[in-house]
Amino acid sequence: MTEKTAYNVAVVGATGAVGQKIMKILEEKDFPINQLKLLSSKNSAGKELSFAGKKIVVEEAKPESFEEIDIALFSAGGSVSKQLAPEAVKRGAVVVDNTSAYRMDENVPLVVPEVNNEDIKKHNGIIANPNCSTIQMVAGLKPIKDNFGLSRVIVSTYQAVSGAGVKAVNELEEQSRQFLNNEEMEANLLPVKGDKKHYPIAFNALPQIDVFQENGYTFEEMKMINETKKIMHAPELPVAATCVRLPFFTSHAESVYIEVDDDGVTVEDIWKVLKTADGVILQDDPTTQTYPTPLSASNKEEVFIGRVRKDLDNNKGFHLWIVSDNLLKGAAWNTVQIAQSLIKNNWL
Ligand code: NAP
Ligand code: 3JN
Repeated sequence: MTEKTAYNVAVVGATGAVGQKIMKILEEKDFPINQLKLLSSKNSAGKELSFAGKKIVVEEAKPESFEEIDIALFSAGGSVSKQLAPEAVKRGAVVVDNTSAYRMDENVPLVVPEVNNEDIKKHNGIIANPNCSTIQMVAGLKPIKDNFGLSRVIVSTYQAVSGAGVKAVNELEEQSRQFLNNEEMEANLLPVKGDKKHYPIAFNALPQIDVFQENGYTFEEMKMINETKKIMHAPELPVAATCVRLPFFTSHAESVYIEVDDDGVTVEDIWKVLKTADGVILQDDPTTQTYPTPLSASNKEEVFIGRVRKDLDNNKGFHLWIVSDNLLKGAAWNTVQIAQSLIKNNWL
């Protein structure tokens, strides 16, 4: 049998914040596409989107949409993935799913290619893309764990509104305008669309991302905790997370405290390892005020790390500042990287 050189690809959620970025990256990376199918809910069906100089009409996602599709990239929310990813697999597609629907399923690999690429080959039709906040953190922690061991992680996030979708971006714009015009801010969406209360995000900070769980953590925090252990193959690793939404558009930032296993590790040792880590860029020089920010990391593929400091009380403790574009490495770019790896390694 001759091997394929171009693939039929479906983007599910093509009109959304993540879907739009996926299309941009497929085009920029010259992904080997034979036919591209763009799928959405029936609200956007019929709309035209441009890809590689051509117009493509968006179709409503249905089980039959996946006939003849080789690779389906899903980012239309968990309920759509639960309903349609098995239909795509049944029809012979391999699914890369950007939602939390399958991330903790033991039959589904959860992958950040720089961290656990080999896990992809164990797939049974679905590979899960982790949560954006998890992706950027594990990209920084994996090389540290490999070199010095890792015995604790405590993270606080500073997350951009685009993580909550196109409507949240619009809400921040509108509330900012209202605040600066001395009008009352209208809050209809954040922190969580379906929750009982909504608070303004403009000029504010919301310590709730996704819904509360019975243990007092939010679902976003539990995603970070559980996904980190799974991706790093470290079920016993203690991880704690506090996730906070802030009023900027793109890129999540994280203050991460870690404890390593080895004695006598220095900041220079950590720098050395991060300088050569795949997909990571070290930006750390207090003498020149060099460190990453959400603005400097936006529209870039890499994970940026700065402010590496030794804890003043714990000889094995270190603090790091990790920043990355939540829609690129945190979602679309990681998804496309998984698809590229499927092809390159013949794991489709
Ligand atoms: P968004 O901007 O609100 O876009 C949602 C997309 O899903 C739109 O294309 C929408 O189509 C489509 N959609 C909605 N209901 C559908 C249905 N029943 N059938 C087919 N398509 C449907 O949201 P987003 O920010 O792009 O996020 C989308 C999903 O990606 C999230 O729910 C989340 O699961 C995942 N995500 C993951 C990460 C990550 O951390 N890796 C980050 C962000 C998002 P219409 O235009 O027709 O409404
Ligand atoms: O809020 C963020 O910054 C990231 C949000 C991700 C998200 C939003 C809605 C539903 C997810 C996710 O990927 O974890 C989901 C979900 O699929 O559960």
